[in-house]
Amino acid sequence: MLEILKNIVLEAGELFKEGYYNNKKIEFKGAKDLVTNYDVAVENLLIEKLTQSFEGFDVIAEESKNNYETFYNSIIIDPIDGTTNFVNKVPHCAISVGIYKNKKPYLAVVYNPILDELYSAQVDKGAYCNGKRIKVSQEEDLQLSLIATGFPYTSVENKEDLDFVLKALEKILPKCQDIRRLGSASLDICMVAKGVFDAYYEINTNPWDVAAGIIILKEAGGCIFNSLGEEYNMFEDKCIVATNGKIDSLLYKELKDI
Ligand code: LIP
Repeated sequence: MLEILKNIVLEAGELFKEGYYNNKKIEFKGAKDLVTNYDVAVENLLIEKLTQSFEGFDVIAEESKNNYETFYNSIIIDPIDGTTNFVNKVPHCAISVGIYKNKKPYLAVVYNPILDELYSAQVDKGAYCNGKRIKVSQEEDLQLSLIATGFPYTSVENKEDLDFVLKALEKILPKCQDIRRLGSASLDICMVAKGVFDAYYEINTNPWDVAAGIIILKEAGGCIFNSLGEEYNMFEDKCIVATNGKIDSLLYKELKDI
């Protein structure tokens, strides 16, 4: 079934690439929250093909079916994660599909068609990038760690969220090697899985941003918690903390009191 998922995502990747390099219709869901005609077109293609191949699974998807209540046997789709990058031709954007069976992780693919990087995982069978096994880093020293984060769209109208972003940077930046904000949660989590980043954190991500990356990171030996160090719930928790499993407690220490 993972190969079927990969082939469907690769097919959708052709439409993704067409949109990336060509003119597109851009609308605003919020002050910073963009959506293009290609987000909708890629999502529709994925829904059509995936529901044909994964019978009995329903869909939770960013642009059309975002009702979390249905979560059980679920295909969780972000057709274009990193839409701002997609619109501005920054090649850090991806199709993200996480498939859950009885609410448990099952299959995952995160595909950056622009750089032709396909991350995949099946539970208990490891995580891969373009067919090569990937593993998290072994870095145990926060001061030597390269950390990724993101900035929520809500920073426009929600001062508490903006304050969190700024306070987290103020606390963590002096205590790590450096921080990167590249603009795609699914790819940022996959880069932790590949050992490029040692951790990633962000508030207000949506389930479709992280559903696939969570599966891939765990299969690469990483950990996913909330900012209190408890098990992360992608539907309920405000902050996601994805790490190599070595620096998680050091990171919560900085995040938990913000
Ligand atoms: C994006 C996330 C990113 C976050 C952006 C945005 P989208 O998802 O992947 O981590 O910082 O604000 O939420 O909206 O491009 O699918």
